[in-house]
Amino acid sequence: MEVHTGHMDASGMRVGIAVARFNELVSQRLLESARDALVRHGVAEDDIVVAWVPGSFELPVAARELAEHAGVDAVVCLGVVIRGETAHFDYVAGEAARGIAAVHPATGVPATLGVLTTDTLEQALDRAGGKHGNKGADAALAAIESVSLIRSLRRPRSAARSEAS
Ligand code: INI
Repeated sequence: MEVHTGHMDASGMRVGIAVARFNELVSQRLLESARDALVRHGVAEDDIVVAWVPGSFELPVAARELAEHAGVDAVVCLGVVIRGETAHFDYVAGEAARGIAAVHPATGVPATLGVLTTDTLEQALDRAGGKHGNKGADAALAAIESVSLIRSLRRPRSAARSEAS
């Protein structure tokens, strides 16, 4: 059986972060946590590229541009969509997720989903450093693991075999 898993050593990785300004009080906390997680796992400060967009609907635009033009290994997408504030909740959240999921098939660069979708601001704060952790860090860690897994899967079989022996 051949099993591949990603590991969490991110030294040498370059990572883009697309972050939405809407509900900035919360998205700023997601960003700080994502940045902190990347640095703690070995990403150099100079290898983090942050792109701010107006709202979560625009995250796929920035994610795709980062993937294609910023030389990054992965893109972390951060946003906060609160149902109480908009009748467009489903469109904004749905299109953000759909567009982010389309980044890897189009570019080969993985993009992770750190977009909170909650009913209230309080629930969003709970997931941005409150009692439910911080989804910014979670999305950053998923990006590191995805890059590592992709590298393992793309390594020629002969190289993987000689490394194991
Ligand atoms: N964008 C968000 O990121 N979160 C929201 O809760 C939100 N609401 O409530 O509308 C929101 N709207 C803006 C949207 O993402 C776009 O920026 C806008 O429609 C322009 O394209």
